[in-house]
Amino acid sequence: MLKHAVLVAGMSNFILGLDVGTTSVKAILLETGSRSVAASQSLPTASDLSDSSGIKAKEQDTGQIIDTLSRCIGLLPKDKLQHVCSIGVSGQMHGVLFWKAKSGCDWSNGDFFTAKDTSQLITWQDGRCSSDFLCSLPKPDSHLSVATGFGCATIFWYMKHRPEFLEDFTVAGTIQDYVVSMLCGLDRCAMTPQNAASWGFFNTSSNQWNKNILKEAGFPVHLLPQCVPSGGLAGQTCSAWHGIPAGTPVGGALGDFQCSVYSCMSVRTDAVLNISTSAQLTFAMPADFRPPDSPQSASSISYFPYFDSSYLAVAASLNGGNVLSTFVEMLTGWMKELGAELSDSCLYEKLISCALKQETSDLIMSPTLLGERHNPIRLGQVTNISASNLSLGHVTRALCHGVLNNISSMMPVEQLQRAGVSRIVGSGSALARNEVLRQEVEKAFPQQVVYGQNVDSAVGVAMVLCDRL
Ligand SMILES: *[C@@H]1O[C@H](CO)[C@@H](O)[C@H](O)[C@H]1NC(C)=O
Ligand SMILES: *[C@@H]1O[C@H](CO)[C@@H](O)[C@H](O)[C@H]1NC(C)=O
Ligand SMILES: *[C@@H]1O[C@H](CO)[C@@H](O)[C@H](O)[C@H]1NC(C)=O
Ligand SMILES: *[C@@H]1O[C@H](CO)[C@@H](O)[C@H](O)[C@H]1NC(C)=O
Ligand SMILES: CC(=O)N[C@H]1CO[C@H](CO)[C@@H](O)[C@@H]1O
Repeated sequence: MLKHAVLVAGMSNFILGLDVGTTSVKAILLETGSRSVAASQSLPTASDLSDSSGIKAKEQDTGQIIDTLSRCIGLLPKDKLQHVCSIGVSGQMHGVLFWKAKSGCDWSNGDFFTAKDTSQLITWQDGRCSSDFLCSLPKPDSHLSVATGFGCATIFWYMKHRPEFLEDFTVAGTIQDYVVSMLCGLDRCAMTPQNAASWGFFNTSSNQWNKNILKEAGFPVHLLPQCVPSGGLAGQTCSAWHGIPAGTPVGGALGDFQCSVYSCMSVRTDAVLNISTSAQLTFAMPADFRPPDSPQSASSISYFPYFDSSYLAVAASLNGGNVLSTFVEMLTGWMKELGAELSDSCLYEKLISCALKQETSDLIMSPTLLGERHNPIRLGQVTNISASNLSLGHVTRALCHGVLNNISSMMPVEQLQRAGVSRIVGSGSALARNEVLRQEVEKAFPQQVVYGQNVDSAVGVAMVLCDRL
């Protein structure tokens, strides 16, 4: 008897966290008692389809994504999968796919689900909706504007250009919603406000689609998913899957951005600064904050729905690590032209060590190489050039300073202070590998800066279920 009790007490439970990203899928097991990651696997999906249509389409092969996800889960330890007590799914926002709903466990086929009766995934990177087309759409009742690659814009596009395509399908959702529908054998799509807001034409105050506005414009409103709360359940697994018992609760799919923030924002007074290819700075707004009534096109900050009717304030810059990679590529290009060769990684190391010796520079770099979201032709600038400030150390230091200057201009220090932010959690590949950039972060923000937190949507979505169920 005693032995049995000890055995039960010592038995671990796990939450399976899945993330369906733009280039890869990830599956992790979170141990519920310690809230720590017990196993983790990731695989590239290699699911991009080439665009032969000439409409700037960006599509991914749904079947390939689902197969990769199955293979990825198959790599996790079997003994632990048997003790999974709930499943959370996050994934790339904005995108849409269509499928034909049937009731029952249509999709299951042993451990592997097979995507059936679905369209390809039209991703957030899709460029088929021109700005003229977007201007022709009705004005949404939402604080978020609509861009190309957003689910509702894509559906409008099909309605106008290929209405017969839509006739084959009864349900629409994001790829992460599709995974949840498969797992639970749903004959509909249950979507959380996090993903719904990313489609456009969704009011995050009432948590309802702009049904009347859409209907008036002839939008196929029967394709709109039903809404479930962010952090709530969408259903239960309809059959055993990779050793996970049938009847295991499955959370409504969440946005990858919100989940990656959740994984590293341990207290509400943390702001998260992520510098990888691009850069984002985020913090949680006070619980009683309500967003403006309409899109604020002049503002550099947007508000994304988080949990329990709260919002994240987000400043997103297109300019991050890509600026430094471009600089390195430029130099290797120059050196090649001059007949000298040095690898990118070797050059990167050397630049950092030069810039570490040059603690400040009067050279001013405004590194908006990719232009700005609202002004694509406002490109980068170098100013205040003097003959003695032209060493590689100066230029690299000024470039890193410029990247930080850019992001802190979008979300000024005073605003962070007013919001009660007391700590900056730094993450992302560019910060991890570049000490000069980290020094510039510490100069730009008076708050304490910490690094090395586990920023990961698959971990975040599992933590959400661990904390809320
Ligand atoms: C959304 O719905 C709420 C409640 O019905 C309403 O007060 C608000 O004006 C609507 N629009 C926006 C953008 O929140
Ligand atoms: C950090 O950037 C990566 C890559 O751009 C992105 O997938 C992730 O959602 C971001 N996380 C946060 C917390 O901003
Ligand atoms: C920073 O970049 C953003 C676009 O990514 C732009 O809107 C903003 O004006 C830039 N600010 C500075 C000071 O460079
Ligand atoms: C430009 O450089 C000069 C000389 O190094 C310096 O005194 C001045 O403060 C710089 N200007 C700005 C705007 O930083
Ligand atoms: C930081 C730094 O080294 N600034 C130098 C830039 O060039 C001016 C003018 O030549 C010098 O006076 C600064 O010391």
